[in-house]
Amino acid sequence: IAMAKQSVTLEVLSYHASASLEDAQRLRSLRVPSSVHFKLHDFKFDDIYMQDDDTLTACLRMFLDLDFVERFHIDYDVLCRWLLSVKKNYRNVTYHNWRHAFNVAQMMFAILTATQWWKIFGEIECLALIIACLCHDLDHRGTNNSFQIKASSPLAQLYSTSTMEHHHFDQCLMILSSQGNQILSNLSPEEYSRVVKVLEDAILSTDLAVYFRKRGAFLSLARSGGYNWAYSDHRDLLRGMLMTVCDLAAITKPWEIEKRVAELVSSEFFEQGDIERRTLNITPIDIMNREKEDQLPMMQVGFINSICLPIYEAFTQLSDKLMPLVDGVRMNKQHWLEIAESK
Ligand code: 5BB
Ligand code: ZN
Repeated sequence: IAMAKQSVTLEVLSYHASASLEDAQRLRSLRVPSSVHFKLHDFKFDDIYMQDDDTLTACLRMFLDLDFVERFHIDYDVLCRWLLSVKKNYRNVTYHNWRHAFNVAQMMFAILTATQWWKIFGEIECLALIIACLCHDLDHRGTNNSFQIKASSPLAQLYSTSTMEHHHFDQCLMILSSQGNQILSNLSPEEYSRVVKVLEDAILSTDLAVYFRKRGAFLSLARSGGYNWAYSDHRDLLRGMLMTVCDLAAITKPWEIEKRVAELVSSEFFEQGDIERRTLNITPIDIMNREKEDQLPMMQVGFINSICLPIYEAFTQLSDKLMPLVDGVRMNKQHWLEIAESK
């Protein structure tokens, strides 16, 4: 068993590609427009008309505005190369690609600044949160945890729970430790360990199973007003929930955006369903079954009621600046309900 585990570990942990120096140099030479230009503070942010270069300079803008480059003495060339490497280690899957990661990071930036929570978390935790958003789905294959288990994939042999999320974190650490990509190299050993710990918690929190495990405690704290950001366990809980809030934020966006993203989510689910039929010889669950496509609006209503509304509502208890997010979710619920009822 030990030897089998070792070969699986080698297979899974060996691959990773760094961006080239040339590409980093090119990115370095690009002008970095302001956050106002990019609308980075906007909860209704939409990346559809952005070129890939714009997504990269927008990331540089977030690092600059949050003062990470100055505070942590991040070498600008290294930051450029790291960003390109992160982007390169996303696959061309339908939904869980670089654009998704970029949007999650933008939402984190918008929330941290609108609520002023960046002051509560401090520079170290904020740095870890933004890195976590950009890296939280690295090397996603368009298939979920239960698929890895059913297919006995090497990843599932390595990690039996939160399979993909452990892999995303591994990939994140591998890029952070690659030659020329070490944006954390000028942190003290204590700061480095702390960033990596917060990063790990944040990425593992994007497993919906983890969200379900932790949300009871969080919802009662938020509803009772009994939270206290001076307590590190309350802050830990908040960071985990914040990752989910950013990860699912498409559900808060104006209808045109939500409709488009739901289409992508649904396509990726169907593609997994097709693979399950073909290679595992099983009938996929409804959300992954093309023949059940007409149930999508009702599934979105279920998703909103059971997963989204409770958490976005709880967040408005913590800061009324986040009201627009709940408003967005409620609007989308109405849209999905109308479509469901017209069928
Ligand atoms: C979510 C939990 N899952 C294990 C079972 C299905 N549910 S669900 O019923 O709440 C559901 C969610 C059903 C269908 C869905 O989309 C159909 C297009 C969704 C859904 N999920 N809808 C969305 O708009 C979004 Br955004 C999401 C999140 C998608 C990523 C989920 C990542 C979890 C990977 C394990
Ligand atoms: Zn994600």
